[in-house]
Amino acid sequence: MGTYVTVENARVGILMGSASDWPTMKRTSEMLSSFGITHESNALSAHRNAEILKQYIEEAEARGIELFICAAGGAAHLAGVVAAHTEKPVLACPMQAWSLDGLDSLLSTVQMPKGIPVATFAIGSAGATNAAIFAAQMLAMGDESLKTAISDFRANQAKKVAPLE
Ligand code: RP5
Repeated sequence: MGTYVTVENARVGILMGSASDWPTMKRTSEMLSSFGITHESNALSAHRNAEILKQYIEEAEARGIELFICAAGGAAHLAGVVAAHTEKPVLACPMQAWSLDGLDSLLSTVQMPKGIPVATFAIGSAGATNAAIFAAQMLAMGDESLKTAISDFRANQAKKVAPLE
């Protein structure tokens, strides 16, 4: 059946199709934490935990979750299923998974038919990190301190590009 954890005042819900996605999605969680964004992370599979997933999405929305970040590999339909159950933005991270270097996950996720969008990021850890930054940018639209945190992050990142010797 599966179960899930909730975090008080969470603004973002990270969902993954399997605990095996966590080593990658940990980067999303860490990046959100670095911006001070309260979030919760759960492994709930679209096909193995279908009922509890629906229940989680409804309950998370009622608690005030503002957007979902979904990770899945293979025939990666988690983000699309989540988007079917919520009008909150759904960001998607295709996992590298067990075959085709994640191209299967990318195409399964990005090729949503028109009408129910998911915003799809790059395969693997780059996408997992960028999904968190993008989520922060969305949440910053109504949050001045978060806007400042993103500007600081950008400035620090720029400093890390070493000049050629
Ligand atoms: C997907 O299948 C998961 O998102 C994961 O990326 C992949 C493999 O899952 P496990 O077999 O490791 O549980 O559902």
